[in-house]
Amino acid sequence: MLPPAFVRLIVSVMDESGTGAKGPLRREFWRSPLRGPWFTAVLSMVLLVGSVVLVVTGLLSYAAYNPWLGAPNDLTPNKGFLGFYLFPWPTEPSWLYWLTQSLHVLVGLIMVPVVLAKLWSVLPKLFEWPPAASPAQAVERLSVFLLVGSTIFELVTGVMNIQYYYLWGFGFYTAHLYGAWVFLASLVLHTAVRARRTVAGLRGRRLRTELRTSAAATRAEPPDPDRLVSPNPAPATISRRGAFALIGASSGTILLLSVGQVFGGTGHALAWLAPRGRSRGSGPNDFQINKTAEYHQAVEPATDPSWRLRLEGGPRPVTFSRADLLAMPQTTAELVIMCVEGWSTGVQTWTGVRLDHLARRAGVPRAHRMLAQSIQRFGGFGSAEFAANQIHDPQSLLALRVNGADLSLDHGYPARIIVPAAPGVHDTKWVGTLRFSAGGR
Ligand SMILES: Nc1nc2c(c(=O)[nH]1)N[C@H]1C(S)=C(S)[C@@H](COP(=O)(O)O)O[C@H]1N2
Ligand SMILES: [Mo]
Repeated sequence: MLPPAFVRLIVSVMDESGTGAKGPLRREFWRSPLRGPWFTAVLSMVLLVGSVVLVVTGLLSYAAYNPWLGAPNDLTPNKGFLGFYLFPWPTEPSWLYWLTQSLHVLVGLIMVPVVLAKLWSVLPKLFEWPPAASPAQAVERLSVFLLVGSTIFELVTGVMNIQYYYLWGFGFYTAHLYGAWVFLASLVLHTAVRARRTVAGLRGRRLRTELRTSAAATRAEPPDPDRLVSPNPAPATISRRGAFALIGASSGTILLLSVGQVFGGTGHALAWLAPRGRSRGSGPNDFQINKTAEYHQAVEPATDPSWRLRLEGGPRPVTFSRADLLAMPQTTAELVIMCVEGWSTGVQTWTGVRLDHLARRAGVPRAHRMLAQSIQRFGGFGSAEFAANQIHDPQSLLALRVNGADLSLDHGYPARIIVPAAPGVHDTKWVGTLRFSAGGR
């Protein structure tokens, strides 16, 4: 139970009329003239479009990890049938993951003000008593509860992940993936149940007209079957146009202060809401770093002159020094690293040995799989598994140089993986071993 003083505080904040109409359980308490089926329906449509983008790009991001390849890529091993749609993630176009994940993170962020506005628009329903008058209504309200709950859960876990706060005792990937399926299921149910009323709501008014109506001329919508419209509306203090402008300006501000992180270069400096962009290299290596070599305790093994690249899976393991690798045919590719967290290095010019060439040197020319392993001594994400299309893509490299200079330690010296369209987490830095295998699935 909430302490009475706290309840009184909430009630006074929510008392929109300022007249002290008693208690939010009474409909008369809710007096904003903006609330009504049209206003809610417009927000619903924006959220529906945003949700479709988020679900599609989210499920694509999950697919981009190629979790079907096994342990290092599969961060949700108990997913069961939820992986039914997985497919070998393509390597073309090379900016594919950049696009899907930029959309995912940016659309997720700009939906926050819209979600808050939508919740405000239906807030009186939260206080309706009894909560359900019929079993059908009980099911409907349960679906709303799941939808609101999973929406908040997905937004909060997503934002916390972007912001580097891993404060929970469960894995982000698992939580965000399962939450997404609860969200999708309740969204489908909610959309099916509410579609007719929403369409009717949209027909109730014309957007054109509303965008021309001032606060002084703003009147409540006619009474509606869902009883969203206040029975005793107060005079408007803001027009619907003003409310949309407020929501749009909030989303626009969030976008403006975040969008820079998906571009390299000076873009990061403008991404005030993004935590990245603070750790960078210098000269040709001056672009966003995720975690440094020092953090991963990779400095010592990576600078050890006895470092060798070890290729396994062939008739016998073979090793190459960095000089050996530099003497092999070098390929240059313009590729972007896109992190699942929504920041990017921007396109950089990577030079190194094709993975396809290394497969041949390993003695597994038709390799189906490749496991890359880092020599880092601390932290996660030190290995990744790749599928045939990734190994043999002409732009898939074991990079030795970037933008004409040797890789910096923080960017993975002496050698790192760079695979077009793969999520950044698979671009393993400080590579020690590549294990190829033929056959398999
Ligand atoms: N060995 C190793 N490689 C790694 C990581 C890591 O933690 N360890 N992080 C990955 C992640 S999550 C990203 S987004 C990219 C970032 O590359 P950068 O730091 O060169 O920009 O490196 C990847 N390579
Ligand atoms: Mo990442």
